[in-house]
Amino acid sequence: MFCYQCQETAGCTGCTRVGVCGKTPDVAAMQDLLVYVTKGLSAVTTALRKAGQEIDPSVNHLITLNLFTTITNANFDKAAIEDRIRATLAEKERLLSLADRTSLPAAALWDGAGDWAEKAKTVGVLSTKNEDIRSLRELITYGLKGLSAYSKHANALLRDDGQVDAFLQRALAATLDDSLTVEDLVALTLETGKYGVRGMALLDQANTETYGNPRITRVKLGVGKNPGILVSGHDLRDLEQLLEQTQGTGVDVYTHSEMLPAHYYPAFQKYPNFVGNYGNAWWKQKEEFEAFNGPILMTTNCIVPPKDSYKDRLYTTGAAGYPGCKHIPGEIGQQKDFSALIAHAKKCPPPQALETGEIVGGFAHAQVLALADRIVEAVKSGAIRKFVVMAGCDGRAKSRDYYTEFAKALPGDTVILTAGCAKYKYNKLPLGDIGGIPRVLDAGQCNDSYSLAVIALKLQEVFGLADINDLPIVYNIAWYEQKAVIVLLALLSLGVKHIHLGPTLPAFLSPNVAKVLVEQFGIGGITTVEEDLARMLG
Ligand code: FS2
Ligand code: SF4
Repeated sequence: MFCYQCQETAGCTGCTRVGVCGKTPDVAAMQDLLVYVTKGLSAVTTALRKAGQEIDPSVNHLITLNLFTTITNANFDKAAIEDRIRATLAEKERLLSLADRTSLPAAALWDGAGDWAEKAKTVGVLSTKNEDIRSLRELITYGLKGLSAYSKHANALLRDDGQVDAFLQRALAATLDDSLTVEDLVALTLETGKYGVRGMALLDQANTETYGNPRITRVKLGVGKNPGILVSGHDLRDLEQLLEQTQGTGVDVYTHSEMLPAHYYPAFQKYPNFVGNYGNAWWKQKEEFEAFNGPILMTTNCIVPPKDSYKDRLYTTGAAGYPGCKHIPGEIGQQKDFSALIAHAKKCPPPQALETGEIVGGFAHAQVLALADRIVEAVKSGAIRKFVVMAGCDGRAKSRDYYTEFAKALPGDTVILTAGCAKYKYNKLPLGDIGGIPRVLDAGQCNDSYSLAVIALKLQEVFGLADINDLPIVYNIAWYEQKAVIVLLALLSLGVKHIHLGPTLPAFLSPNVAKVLVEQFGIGGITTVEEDLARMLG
């Protein structure tokens, strides 16, 4: 196997024996093959669109769910991945009968014959020999994986953007095209970022039209006396269905990790059994899921291979999967049946308390813009000197303590803007407020980084600045998996410069590609808290 798509890749170069995430070589091989056939299908749909044919949304959904399935920590279930390969090959055969095959790449024409494990060895990351082309192809593919995840969540709320899907498939197909130069692929990388903004806007619209605008909310960290179900991942539609189905059952619902921001939406606040947030970021789940005592629903990544002590309590749905754990089926638009989790919960003791108290969040764009006058005034008076965007992901590396120390060391006239599970590194610190404005403003999930961009664009307008980089905002972003890649590309496409990315730069950036990012966008890594504070706050 060879996989280097996430920040925790072995030795900062690539996982070759087994994934640090727990992905085994046979699963890695089927994920590589799934990406390959998905690119093949995308080449067919792109050719058909060029010939003026319409592509059914179900094909778009198949493609986005395939890519989502291969995101870090999402799906470890080889049989489920093989099923998706079969379904993709069948769809591709059907569409091929409508297409002109002469100009299609080999991936579009492969019919699935032969030994899949052998085939997978020939189509993985290393099958592209030129390291710069490989680097750009993978950078684009990982960005598209992130975009697929966000599209899928919007699709679950019955929102589609055909242009995002058409781009996604065109770009996937382009990663098979040997005629494209480094310059072509750099341009496609930036275009991927542009569609990343569009995809995140679609999801933001889907979420806010369905569940209302997030508002300032105090979220409880303690536990109640009833048995509970813990929901993790990012899919709000799954949470909504679970909340509906648990009404009157005596079973409470708690959020874990990236599901925390669900508490900020008015539509979820009406459920009396939606108790609070339990635990921390994804990587602490072994201890926290054990202590929770009840069933856990993983709606997306990030899954840590479960301990036997709670494996029978772990359920997956959507793109998530783990062998031996029950998967709750349900396609877009279908009702999911969570009765097995509810029955299971009733047999479990209530959760063991990990923490007490509350945290405050809900600072997505509408809420922040409602406070705009106060914020602008605070900036003008000097009460707020800088905003520091610390969005992104958390992870298990010790080096990520940097983010806690950085947050602690920031002077009292700075405000952290956050989104994603990165927040767990500092969202429980007593950082105080500035004239009533909390010093950590949590916009939501990683996709809600879109809110941070909207806020920046609004401030740029209010302050009458020609360049977004003239705002008193600096970026110190932590990444882990591929959704952070689309967030990064989206920020670059908006013209944001001098982003610091850590705790390490992606292993999939070749020296030349990294040089382009440094020269064109001033992207940098992190050093020490002291040095970075001096550099960023100047
Ligand atoms: Fe965190 Fe994992 Fe949000 Fe990532 S829970 S690293 O999926 O997308 O962020
Ligand atoms: Fe390794 Fe990350 Fe790939 Fe898992 S997703 S195999 S940890 S690079």
